[in-house]
Amino acid sequence: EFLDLLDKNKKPFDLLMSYYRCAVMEIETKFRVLDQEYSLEYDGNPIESIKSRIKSYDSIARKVRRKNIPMTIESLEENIRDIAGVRVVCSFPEDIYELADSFLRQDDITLIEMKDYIKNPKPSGYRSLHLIVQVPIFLQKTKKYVYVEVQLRTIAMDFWASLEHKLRYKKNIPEDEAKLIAQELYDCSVESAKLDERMQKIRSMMNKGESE
Ligand code: 0O2
Repeated sequence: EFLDLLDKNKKPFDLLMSYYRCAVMEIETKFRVLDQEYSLEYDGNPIESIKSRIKSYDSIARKVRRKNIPMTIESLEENIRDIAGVRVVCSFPEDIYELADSFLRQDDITLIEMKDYIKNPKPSGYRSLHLIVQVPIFLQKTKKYVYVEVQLRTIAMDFWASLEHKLRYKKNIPEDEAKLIAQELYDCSVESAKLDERMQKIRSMMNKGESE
């Protein structure tokens, strides 16, 4: 079905994907600029890395099926809000909230939804701050507002999520073993949250010491 849609609409689909690529560039630049500015105030840059992705064709197709969304370009554009994804990885949880605040204060950014899985982790143990935003992109003749999902996490959260993500795609693990791994992952998530907090405390003690 989805292939049918693409056959008929290859051009509009490609065009839509190119808008997402532009939106990702805009958002990445905004975070790089903030990183530059913050690095003058603090010791070092708050952002460890930025990874962006455009959702793969297969993954979009799966989501369309799962959510029972009409097979049109317009409906993709309106209903799938994480086709463009920007992941910002920081060392410390505090920096995540500072960066998110500064980013959301920018007047061309519209916050659509914020999901704070750091304060309220998912049952799996997943932690990250998710922002669904709209950003304008300026084209030759028009201005278009595009949805982007920004995920902000610490290095520890990112490490955990990438390991847990692997488990999701492993289909041949016996059920009881998978349960054990899931439990172990959950425990690790709790431990890594504690580590994030402790590392942050160390940093504030060091910063305090410096300013005295
Ligand atoms: P991928 O491969 O990263 O693109 P939605 O289904 O998006 O309408 P939902 O499910 O509430 O609504 O969205 P959520 O959970 O806020 O965000 C989904 C994305 O967050 C996922 O994207 C993952 O990147 C990440 N994520 C959420 N929960 C987990 C988790 O338990 N473990 C890991 N490793 N990542 C998680 P996709 O599209 O699922 O996958």
